[in-house]
Amino acid sequence: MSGSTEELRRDFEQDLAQIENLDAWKRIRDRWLARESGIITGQMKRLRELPKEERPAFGQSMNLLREFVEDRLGTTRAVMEREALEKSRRHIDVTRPGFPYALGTLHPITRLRQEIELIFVSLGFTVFDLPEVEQDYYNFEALNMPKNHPARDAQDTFYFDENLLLRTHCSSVQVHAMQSMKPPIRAVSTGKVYRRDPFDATHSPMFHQVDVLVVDEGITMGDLKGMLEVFLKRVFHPDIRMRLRPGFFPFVEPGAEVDISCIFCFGAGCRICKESGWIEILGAGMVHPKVLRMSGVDDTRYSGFAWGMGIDRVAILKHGVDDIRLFFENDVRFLKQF
Ligand code: 2NL
Repeated sequence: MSGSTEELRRDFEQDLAQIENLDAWKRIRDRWLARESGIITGQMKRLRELPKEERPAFGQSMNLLREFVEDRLGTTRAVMEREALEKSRRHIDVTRPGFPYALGTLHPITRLRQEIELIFVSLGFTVFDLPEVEQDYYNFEALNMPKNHPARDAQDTFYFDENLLLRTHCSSVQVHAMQSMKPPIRAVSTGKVYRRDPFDATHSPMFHQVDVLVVDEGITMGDLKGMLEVFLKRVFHPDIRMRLRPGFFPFVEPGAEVDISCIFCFGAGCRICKESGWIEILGAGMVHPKVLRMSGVDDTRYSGFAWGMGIDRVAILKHGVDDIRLFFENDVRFLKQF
């Protein structure tokens, strides 16, 4: 490279070192590279004045200088842009829109609880929502399950101490309802109940129940059947049929097991109903006179019906879910389908 290109190069590096912003960068770029008035073009114009034999070497060194200038200007610009970006990242623009939040939905069991409660509210019932920690008296004694009754076995019930336990059914809430209301009584309670069961596809130590109680003068099994039919048709389908079979629960007499026609095969017989055409859905009966008496209801004047149903099982049937644990694992991929 000739002496003059060496000088030009030093001049350019001095210019480059002074660049502090984009305007300065553009000014230096134009000073050196502008097509008509740039320094490099000016040098190239000198080519003709040189002796013929010096021209190729001069032209070559000017081309090298141009490449050098282009390369260094490019690098300087990239560094400046990167610095500007990092600087802008350092402060937060509070006016920018935020990241969208996915809205949650009610848990399918909660939705079914609310749906069931609403049916009974529309029928004039009072909703009782009481604590899940209950006294032995309300959970067992007042429901005709005296001491030493097999259902009170510590193997099946979570006890805190001799008196306090996690309720094993929602019928305990209805004892409070009977004590706090005078007939006519129309009470419904839904909520969590607890049993010392394994956690597998069909069992959970915590599940949900609805319990319904009606006490008045002249209440009969016919009233029970009529209200059950209204309820089951609303929850499942207007076309379903229902049947009662004898069943035993210590707090009712007589007691009944209630089936609905299979909602999958409409009674024809399938895998779900084990080819029977029927699905067992709840337990019911006429409130035992002893149970009425213990809660201060005159059993010579009043009678009542009651029934209890597992809510999780209804959700499983209605949504075609094959494992109860899915409802309690709270995996959003499952829950967001409802
Ligand atoms: C079932 C059976 C039932 C009741 C619950 C009840 C409540 C009172 C008095 C008498 Cl205060 N009975 N409730 C009656 C019969 C059956 O539940 O299989 N539940 C899931």
